Amino acid sequence: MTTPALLPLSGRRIPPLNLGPPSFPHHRATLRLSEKFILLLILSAFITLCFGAFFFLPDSSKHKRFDLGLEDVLIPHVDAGKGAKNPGVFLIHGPDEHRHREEEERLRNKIRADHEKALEEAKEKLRKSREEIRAEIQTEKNKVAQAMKTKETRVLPPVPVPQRVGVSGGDPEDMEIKKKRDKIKEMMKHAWDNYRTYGWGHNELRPIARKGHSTNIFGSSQMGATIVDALDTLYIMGLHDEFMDGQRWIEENLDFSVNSEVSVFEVNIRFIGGLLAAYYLSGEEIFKTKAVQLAEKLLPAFNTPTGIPWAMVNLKSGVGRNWGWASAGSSILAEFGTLHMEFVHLSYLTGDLTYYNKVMHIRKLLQKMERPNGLYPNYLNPRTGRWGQYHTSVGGLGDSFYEYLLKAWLMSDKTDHEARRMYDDAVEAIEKHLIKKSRGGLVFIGEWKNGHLERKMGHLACFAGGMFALGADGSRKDKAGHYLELGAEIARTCHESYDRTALKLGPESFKFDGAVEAVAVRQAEKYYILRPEVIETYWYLWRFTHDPRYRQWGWEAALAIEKSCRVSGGFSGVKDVYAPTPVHDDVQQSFFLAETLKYLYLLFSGDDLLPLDHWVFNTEAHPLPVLRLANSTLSGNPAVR
Ligand code: DMJ
Repeated sequence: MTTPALLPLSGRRIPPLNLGPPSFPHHRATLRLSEKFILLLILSAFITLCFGAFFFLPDSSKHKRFDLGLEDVLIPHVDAGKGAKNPGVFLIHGPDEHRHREEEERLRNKIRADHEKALEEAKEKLRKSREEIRAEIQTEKNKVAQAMKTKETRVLPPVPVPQRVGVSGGDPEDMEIKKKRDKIKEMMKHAWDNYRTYGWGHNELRPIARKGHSTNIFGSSQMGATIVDALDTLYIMGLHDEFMDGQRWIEENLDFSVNSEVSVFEVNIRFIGGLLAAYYLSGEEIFKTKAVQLAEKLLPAFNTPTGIPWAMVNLKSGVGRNWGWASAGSSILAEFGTLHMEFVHLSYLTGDLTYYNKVMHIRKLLQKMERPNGLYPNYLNPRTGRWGQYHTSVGGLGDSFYEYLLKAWLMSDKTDHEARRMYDDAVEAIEKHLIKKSRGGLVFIGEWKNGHLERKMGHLACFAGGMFALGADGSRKDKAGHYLELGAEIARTCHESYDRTALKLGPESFKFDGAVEAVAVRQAEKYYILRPEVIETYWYLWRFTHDPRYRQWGWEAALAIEKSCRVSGGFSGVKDVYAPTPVHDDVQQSFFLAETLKYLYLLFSGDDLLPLDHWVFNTEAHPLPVLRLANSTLSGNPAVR
């Protein structure tokens, strides 16, 4: 069957394209493609004409004058030489008039010539065979791909890379401790090897189904979240073959030009944080390059009326939006408030202040806002700049915002005083309104909701024990002892939440209500998904006190994970920590390798491994070096001080 011939503008008959029978859908698609292409050409010729007409035709008022031959009458007169009362409008007569006519004629000729050239080009294209057209399209595509590549592999400006202090070692002298550390390393191998076998390239692993797993925070693409998240843990454990394997995958496969809507916060803390840490530990440029490529893709999320970023962004289109469940279209404090560390490092490494300015803008905006009781609500509307629901928590939705205030100060070599002030103010308000002691003497952090205190603490809030200890040094009125003590109290409470379960693993959330203390009440709050926060707090407390109880508690947790979460295909979360036998959720979270196992390993290592005066851990446990900018500045911008 033949297809209708296409008549070009010149009337020359184009031989029908041999497109095959229309009953084959892919042939029909080809026909549509060719037709589209030709229509596109005609359209582009037309647009060229319009473009020419728009820019080169004299304005309509002049036309009128010429057409009517009334230029001397219609053109307002100004006395030449006396200054123009109406500048830009001149009387045209004599030699000027002649020059003007010539100019008009020249423009007309140019438009005519452009018009003809565009038509010729369109005809020329139509004369070409399908193969030639395809080849041209391919050449154009190659050019674009090459341009993208050049952009992607562009060399970043050299900056002094902070010394790689304590990136390996930490071997404990005590053989008992060493054995424990080796056990944690073996757990990491088990988690990694199974992911390598059954989930490679997927975001996470289903250790029982033995296949890949993902959630909406990573979008619809396989971005190898576990690989990126695990790299630095592999590195410090000396698992170099595994590290190299991960590096190769990143070099060859990690691509951010995907039509996928991701969580800005999660991608920042896991991917950008993970890549930056891998770069600082190993010195391999590829990690820096990938981190910067990804960061560029996140930037459109900041295109909101206030500059408070959307929670999610499509990596390809740059379109952002917020979670449907977040109070009246709000962005979330712990999400937009947990970008600072990574973004400052991005500016440091690239010399591009865009990243730094974005996060400083958020900080400035927050500083100006009224805070009920001095507390930061968890929801902020990025369109109006107003708080959403008045809900404050140091657990989910709020947590890492406070953490990043403290860590911004530490990461700046304790020179970012503004961040420290904001942290101190926030902690004072939290202590005053949210921290309480239960009847049984357990100190807990409640949540402020709709004007009253909920006596409930989330597993996520348990990280705050470590945060209080980390922030003790440098606190106001020399309250270091007080904050270290507060950190220890939180650690004790969170340990109780583990100890009061059948599996010796902590529930997602626990209550302090009458006789109920540190125990989950609702079924939906009884799960444990391999979270790190309690072990994180044990590790910080261990570093600051060397009290052996923290190693003991950490070991209890490691054994409980080994007993109830280990399966032959990796590690899985459990659905009910109060049930005598574990029911698995069949997910090996990427943060289990990034955080839980890393903090356990550090707990049984010497303090010379990743010393805290050189490294600051992002909220996903990715270590970033302290930026000592005393003698230099962030790309010449003293504002970073
Ligand atoms: C991690 O992704 C990060 O620690 C984040 O800040 C909140 N919690 C999860 C793990 O529980």
